[in-house]
Amino acid sequence: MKHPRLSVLAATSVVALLSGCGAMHGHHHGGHHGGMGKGAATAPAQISLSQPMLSSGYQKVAAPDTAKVYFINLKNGDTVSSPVRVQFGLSGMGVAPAGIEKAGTGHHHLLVDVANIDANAPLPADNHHRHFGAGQTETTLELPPGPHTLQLLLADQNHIPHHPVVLSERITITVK
Ligand SMILES: [Cu+2]
Repeated sequence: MKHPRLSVLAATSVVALLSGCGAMHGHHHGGHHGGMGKGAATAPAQISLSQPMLSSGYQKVAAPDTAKVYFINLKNGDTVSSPVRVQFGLSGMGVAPAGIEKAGTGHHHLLVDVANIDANAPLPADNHHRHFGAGQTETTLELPPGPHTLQLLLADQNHIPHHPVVLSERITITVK
C-alpha cells in the first residue's frame, strides 16, 4: 500500500477527530523540532545557554537532569475560554516559596507570549513573566481572544533559573 505524503501530526489530528478523544494527551515533552503543518508543535522560545554561575558570581541552584515542569490540564493546540485555568506540574523537584533556600526546590513562573528567555538573570516580573512566589501550583489567567503561547519555567528563591534550566514545552492555546 502506498502512503500519501501525510505528516504524522496531521494523521494524528484526523484520528483524534474521528475518535473524539484527546489521543495525544500525556505524550508531550520538550524539544520537539521541525514540526510542520496543522497541529504542529509551537516553535520553542529562544533561550540563552545556561551557565552554572552568573557574571555576578552567583552560583545557580542545581537541578537534577530528571526534573520536569509541564502543563497538567492544557496541551498544544487547545482552544479555551478566558479566564483560563492553568495547572502546573513538577516532577523530580519540589516547590518552595520565593525567598526560601532549600536544595532541589524552586517556584513556578508562567511565561505568556514570551519568545526570548535569559537563563542567566533573574526573571522579569510583568504580565508576560508571572511569578508564583507563594508556591502556587495553579492559576487563572485573563487572556484576550486569539492565540497565546504558554511556557513554565522553574526558578530559585531569587527568581533565577536553575542549572540546567527546568523549562516546559512551549504550547499555543487559542482563547475563544
Ligand atoms: Cu519568581
